[in-house]
Amino acid sequence: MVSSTFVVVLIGVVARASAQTHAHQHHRRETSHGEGNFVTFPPSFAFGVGTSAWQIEGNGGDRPRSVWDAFVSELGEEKRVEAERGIGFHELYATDAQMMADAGVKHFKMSLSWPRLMRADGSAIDEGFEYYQNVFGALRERGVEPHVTLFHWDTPMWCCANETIASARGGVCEGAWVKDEIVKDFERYADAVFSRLGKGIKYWTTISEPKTVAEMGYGAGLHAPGRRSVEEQLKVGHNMLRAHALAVALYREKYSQFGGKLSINLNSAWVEPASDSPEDVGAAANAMDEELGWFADPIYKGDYPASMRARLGSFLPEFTEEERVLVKGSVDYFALNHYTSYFVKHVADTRASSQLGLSGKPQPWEITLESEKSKKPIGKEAQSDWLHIVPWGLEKVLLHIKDRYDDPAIMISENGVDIAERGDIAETLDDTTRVKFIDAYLGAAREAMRKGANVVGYFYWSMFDNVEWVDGRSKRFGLVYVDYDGKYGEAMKRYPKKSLEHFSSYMRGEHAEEPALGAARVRHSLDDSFVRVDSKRQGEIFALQGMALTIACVYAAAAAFAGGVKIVEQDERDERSSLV
Ligand code: GBH
Repeated sequence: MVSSTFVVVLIGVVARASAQTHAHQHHRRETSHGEGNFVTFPPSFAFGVGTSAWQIEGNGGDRPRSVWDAFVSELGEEKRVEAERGIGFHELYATDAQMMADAGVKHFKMSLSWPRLMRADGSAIDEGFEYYQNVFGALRERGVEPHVTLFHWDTPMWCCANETIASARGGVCEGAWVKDEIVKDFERYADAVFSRLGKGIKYWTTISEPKTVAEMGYGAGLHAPGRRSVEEQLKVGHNMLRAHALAVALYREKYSQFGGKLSINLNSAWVEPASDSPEDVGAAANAMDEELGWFADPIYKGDYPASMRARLGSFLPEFTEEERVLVKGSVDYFALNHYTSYFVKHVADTRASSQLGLSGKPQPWEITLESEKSKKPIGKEAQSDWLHIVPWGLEKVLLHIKDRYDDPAIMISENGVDIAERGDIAETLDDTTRVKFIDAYLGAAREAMRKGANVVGYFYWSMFDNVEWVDGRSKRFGLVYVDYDGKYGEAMKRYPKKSLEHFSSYMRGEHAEEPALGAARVRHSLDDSFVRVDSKRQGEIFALQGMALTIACVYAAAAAFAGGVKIVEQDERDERSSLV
């Protein structure tokens, strides 16, 4: 017997689906003209925007220093001041939250400043915690869900062995992520954050881009803390994995009642073989092992890729058995930061290779930006020379993750493009390239989904122009322009770019597809997206739903005939209001 509640619910679904069709036609009419070429997504797909603490907050509230403050101070007074001011988010968070809410933001990726929150002796800084309570409050009361990252590069200076600025070669901080102690310090920090701020936060990431910190901060010395050591680079990567794993284990043990999902942000370009030759294909696979496998393999498989072990030998640290168990499975979803792609070609004689590998020795492949076949560049260069616009690379990296890491739920946690400031404000705000970039990359994500990748959401980087690390204010990734010096009026004033309006229509759910009535599980919200339904079960549910639907229709017709029962008692909200 089918209960009558069930029937009413089903009728509600039918009614809502048809209401949605109307809403759709309406939106299509509204948005079909103009620059955009919108991509449609399942209703549960989450759209959001990202930022990080050091890049936006500034040091308001007398924030203690991080390695990034020390590092950019070394680069000169201008950089020091840029960092000190950020985009003034520490003061302006409430109006920024309002601006986001007005733009339809429902998911906001932000990071916490570790130096604001913890002292060297392990005690918590109350003002820091109050500040983030206020930020979360301002967001939540406007319907914006914070997705919180514990660490986005701003290591407290107190983690360093030396408090003084070391030589250029030694960078600004010795120790820190190289030392085992930091793993415990990080766990203590995570504990304080989970206990004081954990209630109500649904999505966490522990560390943003361990690879960038290890390579750029400790290998190449181009990011804070400016170390140049191949041993340190691999050790830092190792310690970040251990710190991440401990924080996740702690949450699962002590804070699981808060029901949050945790991950780590892994950045990966797509590495395409420069030709079809088996050598180039092999070289690209090895390069991809380092690009993503370095961090994703320990997490999903329990150890570094075999190709890295073979090449790096004793440079690559070993996990103890206990660590292996802790690291493996230490995420609830895959958080991918993706911006660009490049080609890789095999180099037969490594002595001829101009590029150094992770071991500091010339490596058996070379990165190129031109295909061997077509001699064409991989994609148009953005403002940053490392960023080439290659939408198909996103599709490939998503399918690679699906295949290699057992089909996880994937959140695209960062993707974006920078465009230089132009002549006047009107020109700068007219960022058609970004509009096209967003549609193209979303199109690629959608294509990967059609091919089976379980992509659950997409965060554009960044909501605002912000302090782009060593590049300071010069590189602009924002959907919103920040007038740092008040060229056009007030200093720090925000001006929406064309891309904000464009991306808003995704965030507002205007390009959500109608859920298929036969689908085993209509995913209404991001939370639903993490539930797996196997295909056999899907078939059974499909059959059941079809049957129930027939019964429901007969019941409805009879009821209507019998004198007008109000059919839609169910929650009449537009389905999409709970989706994004
Ligand atoms: C993101 O990383 C960061 O998470 C974010 O904070 C930042 O604002 C955003 O990029 C834009 O840059 O100097 O030529 O050697 C993306 C991954 C890895 C891309 C390091 C740039 C350095 C290139 N990044 N990479 S280069």
